[in-house]
Order: sequence, then structure tokens, then C-alpha cells
Amino acid sequence: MNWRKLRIFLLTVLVLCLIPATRYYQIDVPLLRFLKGTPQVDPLALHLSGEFVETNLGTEQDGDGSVTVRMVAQQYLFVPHCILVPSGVPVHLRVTSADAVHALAFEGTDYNVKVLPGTISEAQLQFSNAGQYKTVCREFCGAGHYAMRSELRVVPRDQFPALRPGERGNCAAQ
Ligand SMILES: [Cu+2]
Repeated sequence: MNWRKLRIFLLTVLVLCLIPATRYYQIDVPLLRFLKGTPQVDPLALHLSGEFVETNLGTEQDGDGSVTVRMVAQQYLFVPHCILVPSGVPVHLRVTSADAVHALAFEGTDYNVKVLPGTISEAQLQFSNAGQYKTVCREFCGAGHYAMRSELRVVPRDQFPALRPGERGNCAAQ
């Protein structure tokens, strides 16, 4: 028996077994996150029910002064197209994908959030200065990838309009 060959064989089998363990549904979901059970959403029914129906997208004011932003990334746009947030407060981002893997990034910042169909990506953001940021996709997602961009508008905290319940900070119409 050639122990060296057996060792190499077993090591190869082990490595091959580990690859699918870190991949789930052909997309990169780290094993820990998978075991912890990420919130699951049905990418085909986002518009029908649940957290990501259209009327629930955009900026929502939380009781403690922070805001929650809900977005959907899809080929080849972000919904809503324009997001309004106040400066200097925590922004809880919740985003999911309706189709492919995308990466939501705000140009000029280090924020880069990977967005996968079937799961909700969460990120804590904060913008200290008012201004406009281009929202771009940094994961090649198909033919229209390079046109996949929208906008994030940060307004001074005291100028951020008080949003009534049901009113969303979508600045596309402004
Ligand atoms: Cu994309």
C-alpha cells in the first residue's frame, strides 16, 4: 500500500467535499451564514407579498431617528431608482435580488453589499456628509450590467422630511 498516494487521495476527496459545503444554490453563501439560517425570500414572489412589495420599498423612518432602506436589485436596475436618506444617522439597509447575483455599491464610499436571490442582505451604513452618490452594481450580472446604476441622495439631517407612515423617501419624482 502506498501511504503517500492514499494520503493525497483522501486529502483531495476532503477538499472536493468542502467545495459544495461553501456553495449553496450556485452562489457564494458562506457556510456559517447558511447554517445560521439567513432570512429566506422567494425571488419570484417579491412583488406579490412580504417585505419587498413595491409599497414597502424605499426609506422608512425608525422610532430612534435611524432609517431603514429596503431595495430590490434586478436585471438591470435597483428599485427604487432614487433613495433619500438623512446624513449622520444609522441607515439599516435590507436588500434582496429578484434574479441574479448583484453587488450594490455606493460610488465614493467603501460600502459594497453582495445581493443574492433568495436571501436578504443586511448592512449598516452611515453617511456623514450630505451629497449624491451613484449607486452601481459591482457584480457582473448580464448584458445590461454596466447600465445598472441609480442614485442615493443624502440630505442634511434637519432637512430630511419627516416621513409619515406609508410615505417613502423615494426621490425619483423630485
Ligand atoms: Cu447587477
